[in-house]
Amino acid sequence: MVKITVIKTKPYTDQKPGTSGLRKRVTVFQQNQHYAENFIQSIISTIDPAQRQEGTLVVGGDGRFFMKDAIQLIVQIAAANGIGRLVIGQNGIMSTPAVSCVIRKIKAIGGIILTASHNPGGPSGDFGIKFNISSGGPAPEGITDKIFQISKSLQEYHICPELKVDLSATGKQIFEVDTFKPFTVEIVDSVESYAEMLRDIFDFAALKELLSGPNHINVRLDAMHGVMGPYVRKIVCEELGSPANSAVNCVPSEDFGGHHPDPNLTYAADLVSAMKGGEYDFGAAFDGDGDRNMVLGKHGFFVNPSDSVAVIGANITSIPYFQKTGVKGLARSMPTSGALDNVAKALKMPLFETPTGWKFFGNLMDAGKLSLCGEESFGTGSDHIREKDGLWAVLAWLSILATRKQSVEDIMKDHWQKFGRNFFTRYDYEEVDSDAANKMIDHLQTTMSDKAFLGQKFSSGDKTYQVEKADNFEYTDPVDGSVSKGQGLRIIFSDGSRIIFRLSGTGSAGATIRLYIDSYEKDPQKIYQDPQVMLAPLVDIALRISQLQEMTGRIFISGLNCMYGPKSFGSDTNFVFCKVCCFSICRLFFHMFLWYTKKQ
Ligand code: G16
Repeated sequence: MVKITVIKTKPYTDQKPGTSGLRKRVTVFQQNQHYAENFIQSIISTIDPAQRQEGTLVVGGDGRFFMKDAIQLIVQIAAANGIGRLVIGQNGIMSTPAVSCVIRKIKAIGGIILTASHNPGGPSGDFGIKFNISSGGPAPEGITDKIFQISKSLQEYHICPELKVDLSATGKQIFEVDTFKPFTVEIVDSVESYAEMLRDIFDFAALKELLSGPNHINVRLDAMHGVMGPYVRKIVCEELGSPANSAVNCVPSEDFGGHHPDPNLTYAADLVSAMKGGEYDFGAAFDGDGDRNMVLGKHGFFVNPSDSVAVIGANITSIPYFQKTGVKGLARSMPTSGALDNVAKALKMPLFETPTGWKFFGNLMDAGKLSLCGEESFGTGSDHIREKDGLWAVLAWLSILATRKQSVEDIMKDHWQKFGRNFFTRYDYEEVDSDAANKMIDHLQTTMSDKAFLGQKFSSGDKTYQVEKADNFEYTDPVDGSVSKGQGLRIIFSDGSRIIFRLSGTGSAGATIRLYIDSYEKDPQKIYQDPQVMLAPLVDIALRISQLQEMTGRIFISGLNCMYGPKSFGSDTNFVFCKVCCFSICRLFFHMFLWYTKKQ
């Protein structure tokens, strides 16, 4: 009989789940007494005790440092709180989309995912704990608020400290726990249920022909030492016949090989350079927990994530799943470019604009209003589960290649010719002092709420933009009427161009300010221009209006991640400046020069 112990604890005030769960440095979880235990107890306390004994929770993670310790704690705390059964991925490994898939398949009451997504791992990296509900999606704000409230007043937690499970072998382990019915822990193959789901969504015979038939294309998939290695090997290599060496970095590692498991042009630079040689027709990278993806064409042709979802939308009939279910609607997060809107308009489909965070898509899907959605942050997915899904996005693109028999670049260029092009970029100012970031946002909001701001004209170079709308994005969920305020400051100009500022909800230290720029171009003569050049005037205007540099002291120097271009400043290894950054620095030096000469 396993004993339950009640441990006295002190509440923490900083366990508010962010955009996607609680993300902190590993040291915060390790060094603060009962930190992880408190949060796990707070999650489980939100589950109605009446549901616990008959209920199952799915548990899995991206293999990062501290994951196995956290899983043992979840087992011990779940048992002591009367949860009937846990289903855990072998060795703790299970991608975020696979957890969502398994929750739905076995009708679990929810799941706990151990990941900090694309953030670096290892003892000095990040860790994260996220709660998903019975739909398979991230807990909505109502539940994350409840978790936070509980965590702020928690005085004790319940645990079975002697209970230990072997995560390495598949099968059932049953334990007799004081006062409760037997507690079952089932270790399952991490890949099988998810692979089975994909077989139902895509035409595997056509994909096999594309990847290993006589006229096959060559692909390179980079799992970035995250959770996706076993999935890519099993599904793309073993089942669809792509050669074993077409998948790289496939062994999950606790520190992701010392890299950021972040599929963008900066952190997946090895993939970009491998693609440049022209040996591969299609390339993709995944993040630590397998929900994000980056798609590249031959010679490293980059598909912007906002474009990626638009292309999938425009070619949705290439995917058998949608032939069966039909297409109910499309959605994107507010900062994501309007490329998907153009597709929705042309195809006469409803389009939803939600706040950042995959959880906002879930209600629309559950209500049968949404089939396909995507975000600028390299997330693409559909209503087959309630998480974004990296490998699903890759198979969606491969299905389009199989149908259209064109290159990635040609498909993208045809798309722009037909729908016009949204030039889009995002800049991240990481680890900014929180007070300075909040002051900057407050200052910008005050500027924007001045009546004179509407209609005001701003010029940079030969471009002039007139403000048509300025607000702090607010979302009313069309299904349950819940309102989410303060979701990002938007300045929308009369030509539809947008400047957006918001604070990230996924950083683990200080504040991260994100600046997004979106500008639409319909003129076929202009759609192939360099996005950095096209967007430079708007970046300049954004920095002027916000006074970001002056108010945060961040002059495009430390920690700035030019997400869609080469890493600008702030990288230890790569000091390539993008054109916008150079432009900005020149402007700064010019202003310093003016200031200096005035002072003299
Ligand atoms: C999470 C959310 C996404 C969001 C992203 C970035 O992704 O699921 O919906 O776009 O964070 O959020 P923020 O801009 O607040 O940092 P992931 O892959 O990190 O779990």
